Amino acid sequence: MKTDTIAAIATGMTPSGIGIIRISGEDAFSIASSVFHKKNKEPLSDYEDHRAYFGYVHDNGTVIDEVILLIFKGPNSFTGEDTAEIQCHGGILMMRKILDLCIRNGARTAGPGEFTKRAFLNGKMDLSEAEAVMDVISSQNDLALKNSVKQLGGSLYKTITDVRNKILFELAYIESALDDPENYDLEGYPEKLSVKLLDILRILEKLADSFDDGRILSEGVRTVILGKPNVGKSSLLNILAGSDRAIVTEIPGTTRDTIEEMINVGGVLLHVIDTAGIRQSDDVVEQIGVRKALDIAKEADLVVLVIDSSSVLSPEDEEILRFIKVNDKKCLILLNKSDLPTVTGVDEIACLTGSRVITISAKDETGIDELKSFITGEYSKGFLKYNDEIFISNARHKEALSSAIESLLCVAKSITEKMPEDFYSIDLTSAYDHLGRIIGVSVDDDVINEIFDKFCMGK
Ligand SMILES: Nc1nc2c(ncn2[C@@H]2O[C@H](COP(=O)(O)OP(=O)(O)OP(=O)(O)O)[C@@H](O)[C@H]2O)c(=O)[nH]1
Ligand SMILES: [Mg+2]
Repeated sequence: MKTDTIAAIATGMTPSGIGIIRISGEDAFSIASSVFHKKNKEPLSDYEDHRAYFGYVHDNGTVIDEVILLIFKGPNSFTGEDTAEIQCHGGILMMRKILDLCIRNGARTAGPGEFTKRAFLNGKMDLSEAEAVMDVISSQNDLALKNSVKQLGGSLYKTITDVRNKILFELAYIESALDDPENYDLEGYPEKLSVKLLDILRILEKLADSFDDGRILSEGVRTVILGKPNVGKSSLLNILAGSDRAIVTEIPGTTRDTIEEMINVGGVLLHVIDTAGIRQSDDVVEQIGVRKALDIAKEADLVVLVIDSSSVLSPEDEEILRFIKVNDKKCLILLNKSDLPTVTGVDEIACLTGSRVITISAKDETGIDELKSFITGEYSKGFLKYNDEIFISNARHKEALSSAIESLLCVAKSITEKMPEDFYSIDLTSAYDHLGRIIGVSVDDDVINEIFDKFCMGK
């Protein structure tokens, strides 16, 4: 079946030195030759593989830009199909004009991730590698990037394939023994299988356990700033962000909706969320803001509770402390406004909570270094742990791993309960399939479409 030919701008949509328009599919070269001629005005007819041609993009003879055209013949290309890349000047209008020209000459605009999807469908990479392409593009810190590049090189694929092969071996052995009991002996087999299962479970559980740290590494520590109105929450966000991100006034109830910012503190990525001050209010908008703040705090990795040290501890402060305790949240307490005479001190708070208490002044920017070293102390430990190992940061992988573990635990249960061997096969097969979903050997089209839809255009 003939597949259509897709085209997209592969570089970012900001003006830059060079822009790349990528064309992939059976008509990639004929479309490229319709819009390109060499410097001496000769048309492109003899496109050699892995060659760069210098020339011009033209629209019916009118030169549009001076470009370099790269030729990759399938299957030796990223997508596995014939692919042409036009490197033009990186103005947004220029890139759009050339893309439009390619479309008018028979290409279709590529959907997000469609080039990588084709690479996957053409067997150029497994699904975990394809997902790593997206992770590499969106990585926001060194270790997340390093992990994605490792995954792109097939490290997760290798671990999962090794485990699947081990499971396949056992499945084949059980089948053979049931078919041919004279030559294959199942005497003592359940005990041997138990030992092997423990080994496999250890590998999978370690990977599954790496998920929370992996997510934090790639998405940042979800840090929610909580406190009653006017204590200095937005002032704190502004200091951490290094800019006036949120409005600060002396009017309680200034922040009504959440404000989010990605902030790098000593190499630790924080996803900081400033929230509306917590209090009882008759104002409907404020009420919604307060409810939203508490909902978001329930999902936080870290709650930063800001308390005004220049006033007495109020019922609202105590209420928030209780909320943090009930929801079992990791918490850091900041006693702000230390430039003013102290009314509520560290000792008073420390006896109410086991959380770390730090005194700061958002006005004078004191105590901020201590706050930053608390963050790096808490979260860069996790980074070191994974320096030379793979970790997973993808919720789909975590879900598949958990299902595989569950199936293997069912095998272990069948062994303990002395069930017949064909019971083992059922659960071993489902563990094998669940793991296959990670590398894309047993996923249906819907899952594949969903994964590639998350990609950016042109990749
Ligand atoms: N003296 C002093 N004033 C501060 C300090 N931090 C914040 N303020 C002042 O306190 C007031 C409230 O600050 P915000 O940062 O808007 O407080 P908030 O907690 O975000 O308030 P809401 O958005 O209303 O919940 C402003 O007038 C700030 O200038 C501080 O460390 N010392
Ligand atoms: Mg505020």
